[in-house]
Amino acid sequence: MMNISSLAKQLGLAIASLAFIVGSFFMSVAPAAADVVTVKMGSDKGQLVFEPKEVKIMVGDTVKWVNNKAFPHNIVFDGHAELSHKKLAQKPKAALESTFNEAGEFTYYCSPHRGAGMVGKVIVEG
Ligand SMILES: [Cu+2]
Repeated sequence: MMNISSLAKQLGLAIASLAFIVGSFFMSVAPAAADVVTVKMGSDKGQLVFEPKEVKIMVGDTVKWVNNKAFPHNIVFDGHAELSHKKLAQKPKAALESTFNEAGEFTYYCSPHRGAGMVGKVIVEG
């Protein structure tokens, strides 16, 4: 006959395995939480670039552009007014955010510095 403590031990083990199975099930099917990817506007050395120049994200993720150096900057996606921030970000650390809800490749630029090569790309994977 089983004593109480070994019964409790077996029950504990059963609950632990069940929790593990349920846990791994949720981990495998739950969609990954949306990410926020940060892009610097202006390199640390003050170059007129986006850093990184190209980012790869998933549908539903957000890109956050942060004023770093050589501002003011803005974000313009031709043909995508909903993703653009045409008003210049003037202050240090000012942030502009866009959430991408469709897959594709989206190129953008900073209008005052486009000629200097301040262009970037967001690749959104479905
Ligand atoms: Cu700029």
